[in-house]
Amino acid sequence: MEPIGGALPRWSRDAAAAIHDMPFNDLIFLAQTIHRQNFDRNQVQLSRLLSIKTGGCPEDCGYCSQSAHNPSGLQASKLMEVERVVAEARKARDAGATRYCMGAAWRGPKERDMDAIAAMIEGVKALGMETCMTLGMLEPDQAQRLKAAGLDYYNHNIDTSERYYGDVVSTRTFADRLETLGHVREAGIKVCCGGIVGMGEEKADRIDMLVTLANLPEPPESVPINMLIPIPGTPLAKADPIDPIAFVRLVALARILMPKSDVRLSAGRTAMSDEMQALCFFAGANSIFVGDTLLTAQNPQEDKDIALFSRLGIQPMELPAR
Ligand code: SAM
Ligand code: DTB
Ligand code: SF4
Repeated sequence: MEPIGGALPRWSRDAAAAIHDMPFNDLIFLAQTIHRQNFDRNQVQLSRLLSIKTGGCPEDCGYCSQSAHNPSGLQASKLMEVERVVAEARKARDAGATRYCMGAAWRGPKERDMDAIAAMIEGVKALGMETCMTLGMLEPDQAQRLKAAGLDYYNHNIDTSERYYGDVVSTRTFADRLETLGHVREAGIKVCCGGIVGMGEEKADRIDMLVTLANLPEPPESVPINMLIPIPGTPLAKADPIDPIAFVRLVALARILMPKSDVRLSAGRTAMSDEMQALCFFAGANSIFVGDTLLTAQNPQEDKDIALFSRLGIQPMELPAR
């Protein structure tokens, strides 16, 4: 395996595969043990998403409702007003979210949008929330501009293995993704990077995706694991759903390979049973997206999540006093 960024790889593919394939009880026990050593075991962090610019994206990601290449029927919109973004963030904060994640359907931000983006970061931070942006590819100076505005996290997923990447997206490369992640790191912004499972990939692709993340010069602080939401009109609309046990195994592997990272049970929770989500928390997931919409797709209603947390004795994580 090639070392990334000149650093020695922390994990080999074989070692990761051996952990992934352990008997299920052993795997979950190991993941839960590592989880307890690093986190408050009954706390889950709550993030809230907002699509600040929806649809009409020039990229051709095979899973996405927002690509102009995919006839998903989604109505494209312009960049949202700063005041509206801050008002939505306030509602999310009042409902218990501690991190606000703003997403734009861009290949990358344009210079003309940067002032508004910076104002959104400043406005949301002033509410006492952590900020996250996902705007596509960044140049080094753009990453520095976001940092100067106070951005805490940048989300930029590798989505799958390097081998499978070209089967899912053709308008950019896996190397492009790693390059932007490097710019984000260099600017001193925390990295949120994960992927999607259930896109027709093989087990080895899922394991390789996590090995790539764990072997970054520094692992991402936040690792979203999305289960594909099949969107009509996209090339992946009819992908076979992933076996729930295989999904839980991947969550456990993420926890073991990246013991100190937040592992976020991300898109796809509406299609998961309460029991599957409980197993994911037991396997080390400690973050979710709350609110009834993600960017364009559905997420469980707030009362459903409150009821699940109550049944499991899970508390929402609070921000440390600043
Ligand atoms: N345009 C930016 C980019 O691609 O980096 C940011 C927004 S993009 C929608 C953010 C992430 O959402 C993707 O990288 C992908 O992991 C996830 N995502 C998008 N559509 C999805 C779907 N149908 N099911 C699950 N995850 C999805
Ligand atoms: C991530 O990994 N998942 C979020 C966030 N990062 C930006 C997005 C999920 C999107 C699900 C599909 C949709 O809402 O369109
Ligand atoms: Fe555009 Fe991001 Fe959707 Fe890809 S995932 S089509 S880059 S919005």
